[in-house]
Amino acid sequence: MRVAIVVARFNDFVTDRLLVGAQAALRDAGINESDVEVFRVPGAFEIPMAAQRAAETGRFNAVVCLGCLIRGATPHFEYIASACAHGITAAAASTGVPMSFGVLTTNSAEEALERAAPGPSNKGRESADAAVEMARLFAHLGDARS
Ligand code: DLZ
Repeated sequence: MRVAIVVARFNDFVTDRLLVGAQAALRDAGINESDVEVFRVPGAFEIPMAAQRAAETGRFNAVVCLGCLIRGATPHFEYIASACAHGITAAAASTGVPMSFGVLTTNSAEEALERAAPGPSNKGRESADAAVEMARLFAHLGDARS
């Protein structure tokens, strides 16, 4: 099992904690650190492009997408959140590689930090768990066409 993690640098005081949670979940799932690659992108808007390119290499069974959008005074929040969610959905559909959505959309930094706190409800951890579960499901389903 090889996993790519695409993580946004924007709001890295939160996304770094999501990354730690995701890496811990992958370790707990028995995946070697050497089978996990981390790719950093500027912000949530760039996550789908990097996730798609990572999946297209054929090297990964799953892609974990991590980011943090904090609602501000501008409409950017809505546009970026929507582009990110739709982009990840489209990238997973077009590549056939499962991608999980570990992108926080919160009203405040406090809310974001709560969801990135260490422990079982860290959203990076939950996102990595979901990606591994989907990769295992896809492996189990196989492909009768090949
Ligand atoms: C521009 C922007 C804004 C306003 N807010 C966020 C945010 O809360 N979280 C995030 O990950 N990225 C944000 N960005 C940056 C965009 O995602 C993107 O990186 C830039 O618009 C450059 O394309």
